[in-house]
Amino acid sequence: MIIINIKQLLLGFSLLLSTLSYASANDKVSITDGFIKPTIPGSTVTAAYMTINNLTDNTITLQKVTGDISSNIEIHEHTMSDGMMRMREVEHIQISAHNKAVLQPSGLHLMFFAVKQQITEQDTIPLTLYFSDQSTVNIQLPVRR
Ligand SMILES: [Cu+2]
Repeated sequence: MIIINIKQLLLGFSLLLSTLSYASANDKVSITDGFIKPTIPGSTVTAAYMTINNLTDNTITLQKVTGDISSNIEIHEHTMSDGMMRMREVEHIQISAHNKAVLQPSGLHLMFFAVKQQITEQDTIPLTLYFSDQSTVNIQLPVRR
């Protein structure tokens, strides 16, 4: 009899996909479709996007993100108010069991302030994601416009 661990299978599948698009994972969370935008010359602000997949039976919460590139990385969301698109910091992102959070332009995103070096399309930017269950995921984001 062959016993297939679905979670391992999904994880293996998402890691396999990483040769095509960016993916990283621990046994609880996988990160797919991640990228960070290059900095515009003269600017020290940029944003990153990704899909965070909760592989567990419990709600998990992304609490913070760190990286050498900036000591000021915030989780942001876009909202419409008075017909204007605005963004504001949110404390965390909750992801329910076996669900995902999609960080994308005009929605949730990571915002980087006082970026320490210019980010160009040849770079790969390492970040660490911290979750409420004390788990972390190290990711390497490609740079894409
Ligand atoms: Cu923002």
